Amino acid sequence: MTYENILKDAGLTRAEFTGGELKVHTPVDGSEIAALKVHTISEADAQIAGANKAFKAWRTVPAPRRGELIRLLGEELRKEKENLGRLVTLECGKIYQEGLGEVQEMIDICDFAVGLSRQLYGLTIASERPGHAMRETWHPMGVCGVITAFNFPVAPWCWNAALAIVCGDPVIWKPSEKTPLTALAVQKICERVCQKFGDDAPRDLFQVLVGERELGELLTASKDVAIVSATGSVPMGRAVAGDMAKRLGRTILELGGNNAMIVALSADLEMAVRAIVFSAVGTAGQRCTTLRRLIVHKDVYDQLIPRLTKAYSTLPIGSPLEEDTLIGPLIDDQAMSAMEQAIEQAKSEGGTVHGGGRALNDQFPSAAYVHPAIAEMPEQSQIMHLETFAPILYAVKYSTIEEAIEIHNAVPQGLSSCIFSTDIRETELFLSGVGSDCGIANVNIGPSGAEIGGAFGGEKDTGGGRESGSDAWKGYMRRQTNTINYSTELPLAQGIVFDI
Ligand code: UN1
Repeated sequence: MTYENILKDAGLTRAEFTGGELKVHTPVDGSEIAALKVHTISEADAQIAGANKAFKAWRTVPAPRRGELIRLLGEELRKEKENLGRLVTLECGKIYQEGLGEVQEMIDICDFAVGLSRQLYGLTIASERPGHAMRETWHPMGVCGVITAFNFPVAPWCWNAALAIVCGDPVIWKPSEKTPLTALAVQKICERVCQKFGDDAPRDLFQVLVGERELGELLTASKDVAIVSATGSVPMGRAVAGDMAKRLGRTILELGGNNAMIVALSADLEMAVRAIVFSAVGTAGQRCTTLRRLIVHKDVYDQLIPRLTKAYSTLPIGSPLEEDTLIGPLIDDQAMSAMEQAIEQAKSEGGTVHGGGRALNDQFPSAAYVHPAIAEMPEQSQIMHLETFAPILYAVKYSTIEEAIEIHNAVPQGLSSCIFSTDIRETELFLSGVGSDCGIANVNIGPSGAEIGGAFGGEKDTGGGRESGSDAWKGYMRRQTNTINYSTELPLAQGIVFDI
């Protein structure tokens, strides 16, 4: 199948993906696959105005009816799963199985949001005054800007958009400039779905901004964008948070991770090895949930590391479009240089590195294929505090579970974490208030591949936001506290007497 056919099968026309100034390259072989027109600042302003107009109409549509739109979106995504999954693979380089998995996450969150559209529950609260009732109601919030990263080009948009839409908020999507094609393909699906839905879907409910950083900055600067949800690097998140704080706008931030696994003395090593390999090399180490640090009990370390290096040596590296490949390319040369630099630093900090280095150079001279690396470190050194978006797994030893948890928490990021242990005292300690400081903490599974039903996000430099399941929907609505006096008296709260 040619690249052009992949684009066309995903619903894009030649006129849409040629003739523009934003060049899109596939990481599969580095070739140019599209040249998109970018939006100007005034077009972006018009999008914001259009979205606000859409908000006025959409917030009056009953939430279960808003859910119907997302039900139709889920239905359409089911039909388009293979076509969109293949475009995800072509544009961001993750293997086809993972491309399909990403579209499945979109479908799953749509199902979740449809149910949610009938469950936007508030509380009833006991009033301290006689003849009074109190309750909490949730209302649509306003326009929601969604900024997404190249490594998960479509699913995080959908975690945000599916919830925002049932909550009554129009969505403006600023995808990574490295992966705008998948966004355009999804936008076309949304437009089709809105048409099917009927007249109560206003214009500009879903919009996409194609271009560079300044378009994202427009979203964070504008008072008319009530919420900005951003997925990406810590520096990007700090910039978004700074701009939004200046105008006291609401943010939902899901930033970098530096996820670890504690492998305890009692761990099932067979299971641990399988979990480690998937979460450390899956998506070529370019997930925010990728396993980057292994904290291994000193008495199992010498059994575990050789098994891992052996497993690593047989992993098929190749085009992500080929069925047997497990490791596709990094997104670009810059990512490759970052990996090389990190490995150099690990060595200079006393590490012994297995693997690493460029792969398939003859076959794909313009792409960034790499051998995944394991770096045995004498301690948790400086490089282990950084998130390098590449398949480098650092390993250190520990003696006591308390020490392991201390090492675990001593990095700036706090997204995902896990422990492999069959000792309930250790696993419960890890999940307790003095255990893992991450937003996600797992037992006997790896840190990546979270289900959509749970709240997704983490603490510290990860930004504190929560997306996807549980009660993350509250981030897209405004809470209102209501007190209703159905008596003939006017008592004041706190027992205050104020007679006139
Ligand atoms: C990301 O890398 O930004 O838990 C998201 C996971 C996926 C989402 C990753 N469900 O690995």
